[in-house]
Amino acid sequence: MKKGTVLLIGRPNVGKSTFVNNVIGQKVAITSKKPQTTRFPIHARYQDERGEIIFVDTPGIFDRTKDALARKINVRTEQAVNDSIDVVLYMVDHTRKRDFEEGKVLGMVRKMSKPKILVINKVDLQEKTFLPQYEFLKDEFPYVFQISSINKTHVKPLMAKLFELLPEAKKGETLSDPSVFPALNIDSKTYLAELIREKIFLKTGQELPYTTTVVIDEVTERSDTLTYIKARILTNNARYKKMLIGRKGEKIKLLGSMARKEIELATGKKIFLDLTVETDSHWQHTLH
Ligand SMILES: Nc1nc2c(ncn2[C@@H]2O[C@H](COP(=O)(O)OP(=O)(O)OP(=O)(O)O)[C@@H](O)[C@H]2O)c(=O)[nH]1
Ligand SMILES: [Mg+2]
Repeated sequence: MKKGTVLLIGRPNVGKSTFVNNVIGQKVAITSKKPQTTRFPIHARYQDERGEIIFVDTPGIFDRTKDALARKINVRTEQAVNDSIDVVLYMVDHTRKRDFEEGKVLGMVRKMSKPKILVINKVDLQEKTFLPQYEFLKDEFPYVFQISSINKTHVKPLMAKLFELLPEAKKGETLSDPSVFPALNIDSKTYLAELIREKIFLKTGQELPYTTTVVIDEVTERSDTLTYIKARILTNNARYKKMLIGRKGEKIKLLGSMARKEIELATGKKIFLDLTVETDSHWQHTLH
């Protein structure tokens, strides 16, 4: 039986979280078209008859390091790289040009001394490709897979290779409890906050999501079928607050109803989501 940890690393937006969600078959990490959707490493468990893999999904390394938020998030990924891992899965997106940002991630990957797999994602997209810019990497990566995370194409052989490279579980070592939610380092409040944060990433303009975070103040079971959740979106200033609320409160209503529907589906309960927006220019400083 195999047991070990696989680190996923790559630029923002290459599809790391989509891969983890689809392999695990449950949404553990939020995803969006915008860079640095993931803000902290997520440890997610996969199990089958071959053993157990803990996937560590990391925030994409972001080029815009002048930005304080991006700097802090990059540091988290840099730290995750130094944690104990068994295999490195370096993911690239062939539909985007190789650039300075990619060079930065590659530099980090090169420093790691564990077995490495190059995964070229999004092969379902063929209209625009910069594949030749990534092909030279085949010289330095012993294992290369071309996959589509979204369609789960060619994921099976990649999983087989991961299990092959992982260490044997130690004698007497057991697998983790499969009844526990697969995202191992996230409590239920954080997960709810992430689901709301995802809707902000999906439904607001370019820069706005980076001015926000979500805090869950209260989760109360009001009856067997109804749960009350109080959540706040914090944003840097009054202008962003106005945008998040929208004309006649349209935007906040939309965000709230999308999040509520998803939480209802996930919990099988009726949810009363009390969602408000507040200005807090300091929220980024409270991130460690
Ligand atoms: N067509 C296609 N789109 C994909 C595929 N994998 C991911 N995507 C899309 O790419 C975008 C980014 O996916 P994420 O999974 O959020 O990417 P990430 O690497 O986790 O990004 P960060 O958390 O920002 O580092 C989303 O819009 C996904 O739907 C794929 O195989 N094919
Ligand atoms: Mg992600």
